[in-house]
Amino acid sequence: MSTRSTPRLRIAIQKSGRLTDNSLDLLARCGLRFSRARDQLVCFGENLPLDILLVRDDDIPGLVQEDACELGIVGQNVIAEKGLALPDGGAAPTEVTALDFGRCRLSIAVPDESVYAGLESIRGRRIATSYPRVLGRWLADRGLAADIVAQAGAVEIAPRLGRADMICDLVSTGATLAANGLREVEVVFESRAAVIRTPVPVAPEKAEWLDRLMQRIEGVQKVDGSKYIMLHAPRAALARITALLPGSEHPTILPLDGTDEKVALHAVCRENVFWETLESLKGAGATSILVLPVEKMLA
Ligand code: PRT
Ligand code: ZN
Repeated sequence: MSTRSTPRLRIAIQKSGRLTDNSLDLLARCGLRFSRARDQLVCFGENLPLDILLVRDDDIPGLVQEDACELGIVGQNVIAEKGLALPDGGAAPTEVTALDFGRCRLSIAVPDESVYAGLESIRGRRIATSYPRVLGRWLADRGLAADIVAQAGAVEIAPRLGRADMICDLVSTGATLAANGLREVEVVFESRAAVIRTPVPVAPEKAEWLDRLMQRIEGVQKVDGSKYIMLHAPRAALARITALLPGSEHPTILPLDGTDEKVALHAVCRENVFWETLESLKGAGATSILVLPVEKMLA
């Protein structure tokens, strides 16, 4: 437990935006208790030596890189763009683990009415984007010269304003593109939220908590996609039933009282279990099928 003398860790997360709720939820599920007041910059961890710094997402890689925080949660899109801004040999924060939220893609989109005939249609055109470095590298990798129009926001209106021929912006559902008469033609970068850590070595007393927190984050990630399944199976159908269980190689087989033909099977499935799977299990002879959520897991 935390004591007065334990040095405190800091994790930077987005103050207010698409990643905020998921980031706070992840920390709460790692066992951290904190109270959050409006407009607060720092949330004090009440039961662990860990404080939360609430900032703009764009500032997170810099804060972690400068060691103002040991950890950060931010989109891989931001990590990539800021990482490319570092001078050669500059120490970037290390990405430790990718998370299961904040999924989106950085894509090139063209006005609905314009013809797109593959990469050659990009050559020599003006592309508005808030990700000039990631886009620049993607173009360079393909030997394409184009005119990158760097723009902080509202990229999707650049073609209508005559500032650009196409855009390169984040897409999740595609609704914004559609509303602006644009269509997605190339995916430049796939992204989700990730945990980054300082490139600077961490003092041993802090390192222990840092490792523990990382283990807990990985534990939360694992259980999110996991289910515990219990069923009764005829011995003769065990191989078939086991093959139907998603992501579970070594189930536990237990004897059942009063019968030799049937056994109980317990397994952790590392993927979600859908109704279709249950129906197939039943079809293969399984009975008394129960699917339970997994709350915590430590490998
Ligand atoms: O104030 P601050 O700088 O912290 O926030 P921000 O406005 O820069 O970021 P925010 O909250 O919009 O996004 C934070 C992170 O969420 C991004 O860096 C991505 O990693 C991730 N993310 C996931 C997204 C989206 N999905 C997304 N759809 N970020 C932005 N968008 C925008 C996109 O730019 C476009 O305007 O949503 C629009 C497209 O959405 P669809 O659903 O219409 O396709
Ligand atoms: Zn931002």
